[in-house]
Amino acid sequence: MKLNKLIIGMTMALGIVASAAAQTTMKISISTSQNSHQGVAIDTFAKEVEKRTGGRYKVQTFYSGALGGERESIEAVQLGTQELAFSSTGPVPNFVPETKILDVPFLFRDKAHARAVLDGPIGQDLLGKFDAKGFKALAWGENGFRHMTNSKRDVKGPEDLKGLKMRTMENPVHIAAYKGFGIITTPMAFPEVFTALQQGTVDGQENPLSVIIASKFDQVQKHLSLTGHVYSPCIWVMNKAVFDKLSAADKQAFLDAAKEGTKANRARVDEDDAKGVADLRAKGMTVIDNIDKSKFVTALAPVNAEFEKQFGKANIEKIRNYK
Ligand code: EAX
Repeated sequence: MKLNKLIIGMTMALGIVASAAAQTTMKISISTSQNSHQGVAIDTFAKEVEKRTGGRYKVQTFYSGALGGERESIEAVQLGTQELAFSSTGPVPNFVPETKILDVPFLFRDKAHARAVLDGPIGQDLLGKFDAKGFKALAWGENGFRHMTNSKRDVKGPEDLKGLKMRTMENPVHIAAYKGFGIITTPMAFPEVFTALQQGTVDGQENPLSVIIASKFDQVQKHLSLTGHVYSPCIWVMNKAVFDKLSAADKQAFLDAAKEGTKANRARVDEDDAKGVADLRAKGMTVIDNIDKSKFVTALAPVNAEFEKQFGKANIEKIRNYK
């Protein structure tokens, strides 16, 4: 009897040791809060990874730039000090220049167009460009169409942007385009933006409704214009060496978990877009929602000519005309 118990006890102890040893924990981070389109993405991903690997892999989730801004987190993934990140493509061209083309203003008609391009051959081909830079890009996700906010005035047309000092992402395409509008551009990492707006270091910023809401920018910005001037993708990046060490089945589990994360992420962006304006108006923002986008497009003509030279007119057209 005693011996039996001892054997059972020892077997259980060994079992615990074995399962503890087999569990690997990885880190993933985002720059927005947990209650956001990015939070729901990584929460879903973590749950799916655990489920699909029978609990052998656990993903620890970090929100609100707790591990640093997006550039820092992508750098950490490249170095391997952090296994995963879900980030906007803002700082990505500094690592994978081929992705720059996605940041061209007024490239995508709507979210359905952007999602189709990213999930189709053009987007999948771009994911492959990350391999040579030490990343495995698991899938595209979404930040959404970016809109302008500021503390100075209602922006109704491009002429109203002249002289506004705006925080931009650390993204060369955005910076060139916004300069084309006459904006005084101040590139800055996302975790610094709220304070910069609050202290008046900059007059404004631009981000999708999902980010504006999650980051409570309504507390420090009065004017919102639905410019939708550029689509902002997100991307799941993983350290390539870590990914390569996974078994074939586990690789598939991570890829599928990212797809599930993106589904939840896009659904939340849709939800935020549907109710965001009413929400922000209720919080006191003035929202200009009847923007004539063609005026903004015209104002950008010289910059666009530059982009066509840089990225190839045919490549831009291929994305624009993708059905
Ligand atoms: O990904 O830096 C930005 O403005 C991004 O849109 C934000 O970090 C969410």
